[in-house]
Amino acid sequence: MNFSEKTVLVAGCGVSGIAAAGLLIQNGIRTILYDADQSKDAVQIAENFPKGACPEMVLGKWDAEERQVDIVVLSPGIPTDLPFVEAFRQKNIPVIGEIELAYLFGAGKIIGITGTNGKTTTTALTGQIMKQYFSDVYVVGNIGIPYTGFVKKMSDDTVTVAEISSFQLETIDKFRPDVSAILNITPDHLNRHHTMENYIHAKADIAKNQTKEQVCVLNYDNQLTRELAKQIPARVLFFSRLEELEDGICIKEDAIVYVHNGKTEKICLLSDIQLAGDCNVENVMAAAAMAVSMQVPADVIQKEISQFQAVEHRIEFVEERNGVKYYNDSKGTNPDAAIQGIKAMDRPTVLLAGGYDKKSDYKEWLNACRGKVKALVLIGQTKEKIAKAARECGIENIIEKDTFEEAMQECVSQAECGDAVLLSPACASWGMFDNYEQRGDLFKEYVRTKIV
Ligand code: UMA
Repeated sequence: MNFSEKTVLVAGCGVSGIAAAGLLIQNGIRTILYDADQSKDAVQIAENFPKGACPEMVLGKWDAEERQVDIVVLSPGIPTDLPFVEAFRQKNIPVIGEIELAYLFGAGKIIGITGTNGKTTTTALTGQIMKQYFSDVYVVGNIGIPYTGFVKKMSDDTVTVAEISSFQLETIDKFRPDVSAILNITPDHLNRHHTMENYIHAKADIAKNQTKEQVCVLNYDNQLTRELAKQIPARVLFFSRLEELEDGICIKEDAIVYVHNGKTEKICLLSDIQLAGDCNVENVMAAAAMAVSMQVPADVIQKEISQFQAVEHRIEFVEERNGVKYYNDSKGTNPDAAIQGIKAMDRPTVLLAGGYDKKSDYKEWLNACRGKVKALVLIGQTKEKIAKAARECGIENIIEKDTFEEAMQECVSQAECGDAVLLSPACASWGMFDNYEQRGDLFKEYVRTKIV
C-alpha cells in the first residue's frame, strides 16, 4: 500500500489511534484523527504529539462530503460493519487496522498471539523468554501497548511479540507473523462478530498470509483449534496438556517436553510453573512452542518459565485479610475465562461477577461454580440475567448490588475465615468502568485499604 501523497483518516482517539497517527505523522503523511465522541478533550489529545505535529482533529459526526481521505486506519474498538465504515468500502477506500499499519511500516521478526483466553499471560511470558535470548524485543498489541508506537525503533534484528484480538484481526490484510499462535477458541464477543463462524474466521486469519516457511502454534486439546490445522497454510506445531504427541509440546511424567524428529527434549518441570490452574500450564506450553519455533534453547525457556509470576488481573492473589484470601481475576471477561478462575480456587468462594452484556451464555460457567461458590454477588448490566441462570443451575445464595462498593461490602460480610473472595466477572467491565484494569485496581485498593 502506497502512502505517499495520501491523506489518512485514523478513526478512534484511544491509545491505538493516537499511536497510529503518531507513526503516520513521523513519516510525513497527512493525517486526520477522528473520534465519534464529541465530548473528547482535543487539547488533551493534542498533548500526545510533539509541538506543531498534531494531526487535524475531527470530533463528533464525520462528514464524508467535507473531507476526502484515501486510506482509513480503524481502531479495534470500532465495529467494522458500522455504516460509517461501510461508506468508505463502497468508495473503494482501503480500511485497515492499527496492526496492519504497524506491519507495513515495521521490521524484524513477528510473533502474533491470539485466542479467546490466555493471550495476555502467554504474550507476557513469550516476551520475557524472547527478551532473555534476543537483544531488541517489543511486547505490544492488545496487551495494552499499541504496536505502532514502537515501529520507528524497529530493525531487521527486532523481535516483536504481539497480542492480537479478534477485533484487531478483522482489519489485517498483508500482516504475516513468523510465528503465530491460536491458544483456544470458545464463544466470546458475539455481540461484535454476530456468529461463532465469524469469530472463528477472525481468529484463524492470524495465519492466513503464512506459508510453510512459518509456524502456527495450535492447541490440540481445543477441538476448534485442532480442526483449524487442516486449513492453516503454515507448518502447524501443536501443544497438548492432555495427550502425548508424536510431534509437538506435551507432558511426559512430571515435565513439559518437546517431541520432534523422534527425539524428546525436556523444557521444564511442571513444578517450575509459578502460576495457578491448568489454563496456565497450557499458556506455558504455548509460549514454549513459540520459543522453540524461534530456536530459543530449552535452558533459556526453562529459566524464564520458572521466574514468571502471574499477570496482573489474571487470577492474581491480592492479600489475605482475616483468614480470607482475595483474588483479582478482573481479566476474566467472558464465561470461559471465568471458568478457569473458579477452577483455580481450592476453598469455598464468594464470587463477585457481572458487568457489560456481550450476549454470552453463562450456563457452563455457573455449573462450574456450583458447589464451590457459597455466595454469588452480582453487579452491572448482566446481574439479573446471571441471577436467573444461576438459580436455574441450583445456586441459591445470590445477591444483586448496584455499586461496586456495595458489592465489595457484601463480599466481605459473606466471607469467613478459610474462604476466598474472587472477582471473576465473566463479563467486560464497560458500562461501570473504563476497562478491566480499572475494575481490578479498585478491587485491590478496596482489599488493601478498606477491610479492617
Ligand atoms: N470510538 C469511535 N467510534 C466507535 C467506537 C469507538 O470513535 O464506533 C472511539 C471511542 O470514542 C474512543 C476510541 O474509539 O475514543 C477507543 O478506541 P478503541 O476502543 O479501539 O480503544 P484503544 O484505546 O485504542 O484500545 C485498543 C484496544 N481496545 C479494544 O479493542 C476495545 C485495547 O484492547 C488494546 O489494548 C489497545 O487498542 C492497544 O492495542 C482492550 C480490550 O478490551 C484491552 N480488548 C478486547 C479484549 O481483550 O477482550 C478485544
